[in-house]
Amino acid sequence: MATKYHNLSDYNPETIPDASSMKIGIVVSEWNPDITFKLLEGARSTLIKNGVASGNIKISFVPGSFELVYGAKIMAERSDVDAVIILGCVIRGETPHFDYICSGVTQGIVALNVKSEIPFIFGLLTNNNMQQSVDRAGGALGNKGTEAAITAIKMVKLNKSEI
Ligand code: DLZ
Repeated sequence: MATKYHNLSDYNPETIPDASSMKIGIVVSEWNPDITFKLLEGARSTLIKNGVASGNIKISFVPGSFELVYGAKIMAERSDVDAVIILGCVIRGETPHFDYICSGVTQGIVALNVKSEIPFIFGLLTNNNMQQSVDRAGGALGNKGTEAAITAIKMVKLNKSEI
């Protein structure tokens, strides 16, 4: 369970599967770019650090988090990636809008995972305020993009394994 006392991005490099042959897509929301571009930086650098070739990382941008599901869908359909990482940041406002977007994106990602041959990784920050997002995008609580990258590598390995 994540608490404020943990850096969420700690991982043991020795437990990460070989990612040198993996192709990973990343779809990034441009809403709250000060946050989402840091998530992207965390995801991209972690993939490379763990063996993914920079040429095998495909990145595309969508205007806001609500568009992430469609962006991820076409990334999967039109490229040969082994997984798609979905990065966005939704911050609670005064209306129920936050709940609709978070719920829509979450359900959309679930649907993609159920229907598709490749995994879609949930890297959406759903925070009550900007500070919570800063803390999770390279701040005091690590970088959710890093976590998403590690999750993607592990899920690709699982998908390619015999079960
Ligand atoms: C409209 C909107 C609002 C109010 N807040 C956010 C947010 O905090 N984070 C985010 O990624 N996107 C937000 N959006 C934009 C919607 O996700 C979407 O892009 C628009 O409603 C157009 O479909």
